[in-house]
Parts: sequence; structure tokens; C-alpha cells
Amino acid sequence: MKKTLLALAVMATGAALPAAAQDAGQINVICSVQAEWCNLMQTVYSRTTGVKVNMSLKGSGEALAQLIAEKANPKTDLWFGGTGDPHLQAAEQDLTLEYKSASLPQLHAWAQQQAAQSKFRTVGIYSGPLGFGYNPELLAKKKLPLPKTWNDLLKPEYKGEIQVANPASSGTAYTMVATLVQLMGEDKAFDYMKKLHRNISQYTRSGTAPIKAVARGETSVSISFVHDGPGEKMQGFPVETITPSDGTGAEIGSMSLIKGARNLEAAKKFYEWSLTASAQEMGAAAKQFQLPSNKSAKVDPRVPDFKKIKFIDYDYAKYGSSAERRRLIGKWEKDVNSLPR
Ligand code: S7P
Repeated sequence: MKKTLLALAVMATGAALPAAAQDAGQINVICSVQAEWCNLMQTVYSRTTGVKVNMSLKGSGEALAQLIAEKANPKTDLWFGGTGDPHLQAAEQDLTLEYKSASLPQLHAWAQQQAAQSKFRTVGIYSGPLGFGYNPELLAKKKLPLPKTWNDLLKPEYKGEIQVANPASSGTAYTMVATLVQLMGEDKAFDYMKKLHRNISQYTRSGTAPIKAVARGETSVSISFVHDGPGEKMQGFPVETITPSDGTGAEIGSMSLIKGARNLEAAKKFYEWSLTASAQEMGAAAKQFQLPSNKSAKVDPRVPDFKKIKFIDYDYAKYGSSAERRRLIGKWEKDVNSLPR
């Protein structure tokens, strides 16, 4: 299976596999997309360049926590993927390195904007909308309606039927908090989240756990990135996604070089490679369907159609700032998570 994927990716990327890769050093990467994509990049890059890629898989929130913990003595060279907000915080906290790639003009405007507002300490590598995952079989069995708007999730019949991650540990869930605050205004958004809390069965640590739980029939509905749905469906699970018709936010998945990286030159080469169209097409090859930031990358038909989604005008600079994130998460812990269900 792994071999087939690798062969496909190599064919798709036009990368040549040398007969025996030379030992050309190593890089330490925190990878915040799902394992299959991380593993594919690791294998293809190592086999084509001879550079050993040590991958550590961590969600966005966890990755930021690790980088803060190792600030005095960084063990990581590059952080690949994960929601953009913690990458902006890492930039603000001087954890990441300013680097202006010559490939920036090849990227969509939103990816370049992510770079510019971090003073070139991060860059957008993909984007994906926030929405709902649902299990059509469970909804039918429990005679539950299909949620179409944020307010639909407050219906009493969804009590105990919804999962979302905890915004203190998950970039996905923080994207939800920031989206609701921008969509409704802060007071109304917090009233909304208090009501939503009654219907939540579990706040998971990881942002991708809720849609996996939906796919496996453990819960009916999740608040998730909708690009995480098709990969579950391709494994044969009954899962569909929808974006709320009243508007939603999107992540700008990002990549950053770490300040004080021990393998900086090798990390810069991996960074440049990650911005190429062919490397970005590996996301879809690994069944992950975010929109690639390179304008020339092929867009898989399973990537959500951004033109059909109602988006809010997400203020990435404001909601990516450490102070705002700390304030909103603190308020969520105090006003929402502490309530009984
Ligand atoms: O790869 C899927 C994905 O949803 O996971 C990333 C991120 O690690 C989620 O982190 P949290 O656990 O902190 O929510 C997203 O950037 C990506 O689209």
C-alpha cells in the first residue's frame, strides 16, 4: 500500500528515485497534517535527495507548545502544516525565522498575505473551510435533521450528538471560536457556545478526532474542517460534510522555519520543495483535500469548491495574535467549558 502510494506520488510529481540515496544530512520536521501525507513527504523527499527526514506528528496546538518548550534549545528545524493561527503566534514569539522564498509569487494571494503579515516568518501552504461532518446513517437511524446552519446545532435533539475539539489544544477548534466571534460578534458568539455546550458529547484534544468519530458511528455530527471528510469516506465510512449557509471561516495551513534550527540549510531546501506544485499535489495523493497554495498545483475534484461556500472576511492578523488567542481561550474555559452539561 505504502509502495503504491509512493510510486503514484513519484509519478505525479515527476520526481526521480536515485538507485541508492546518498547520505546528505538530516532535518527534523514537526508535521501537523495527517500521518499519511507526512509519511509520503518523508519517504519521497528522503528517497529523492538522500536527506533523512525525521518526522514528528503533532496537531497545531501541540506543535506550538513543543516549540515554546524547546525555545532555548530548538530540536526542530521546520514546522510543516497545521492551522495558521499558531504559526502566526510562533512568529510573534520569535520562535520562527524570517525567510522570503523566491517562489512566493507562485502562491495564491492568501498564502502570500499569511507570509507578509508574519513578516515572512511563515507562509501559507494550503487552505480549507470549517464546517460540519455528519454520519447520514446515524442521522437517519436517530431521525435527526441535517444541520445546515450554526443555529441548527443548538436544536435540543442534538444533545450529546456533537463533537468538536477543545480550543485550548486544537487549532481547528480555535478557528471555530474565532469564526463565531467574527460572524456573530463576541457576546452573541459566547452565548451561542454556551448553548452549544449542552449538545457537545466530548471536546477532543485533536482537531481531526471528531470527524473520525463521526465516520466510525461514535457521534452523529462534528465541527471540523470539511477537507478531512473525503479521506474518511474513501476508507468506506459513511461520512458527509456541509458548510453552514450563514457563513464560515477557513484555515490557512502554514509552514515555518524554526529560529536556531540546527539543520537550517537542509530545512530551507525542504521548505522550497514543499512550495512546489508537485510536492503540494501529494496532499491529495495521501487522501487529504485542502486547497494547495501553489497556483499551478492540480486541484483534486474532492477539494471543497470555495466558490460555493459563504465565507466571512476572516481577520487572520487579529485572531492569530497571541494576546487575542489567550484571551478568547481563557474566556471559553471560564464561561463555556466550566458549565455543566
Ligand atoms: O490534516 C488535517 C488538518 O485538519 O489537521 C491540521 C491541524 O493539525 C489540526 O490541528 P489541531 O489538532 O490543533 O486542530 C489542519 O491544519 C489540517 O487541515
